[in-house]
Amino acid sequence: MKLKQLIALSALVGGAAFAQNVIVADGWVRATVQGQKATGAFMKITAKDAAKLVAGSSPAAGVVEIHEMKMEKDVMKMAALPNGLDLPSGKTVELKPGGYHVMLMDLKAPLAANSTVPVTFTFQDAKGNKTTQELKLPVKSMAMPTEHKH
Ligand SMILES: [Cu+2]
Repeated sequence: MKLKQLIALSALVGGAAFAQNVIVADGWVRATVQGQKATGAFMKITAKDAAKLVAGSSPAAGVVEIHEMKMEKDVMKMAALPNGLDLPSGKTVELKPGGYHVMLMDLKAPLAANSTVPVTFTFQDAKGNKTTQELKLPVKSMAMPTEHKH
């Protein structure tokens, strides 16, 4: 390999590492039963520089939304976040049952425990630049927390 090519290659690798501002860890998707059309995906997201999770998509679901759950007059309700989920600089945001979650809706088939679901997330930085990240999230069967009502 010539030196010029080497420099070009290392610039490319460096660029890719720089783009990885957002780290997603401990992701999982709740398994579903036959006939169930929606489920939640949960994970820990840390952005080095402040960013937002603005969109998601998955070949397993017709619609992917970012939701929050909150108490309203003693009733737990969930709603899509119209402006995405804020990821403050250096702070880990946890998406968990009963809180923020990524909603996979219009599921094309039941999601069996021990399989994986490909999900692509779109992050937006403070300047409005968007990057996508593709993940394969493991499917786990876990009991529904009693407060989770759709
Ligand atoms: Cu939801």
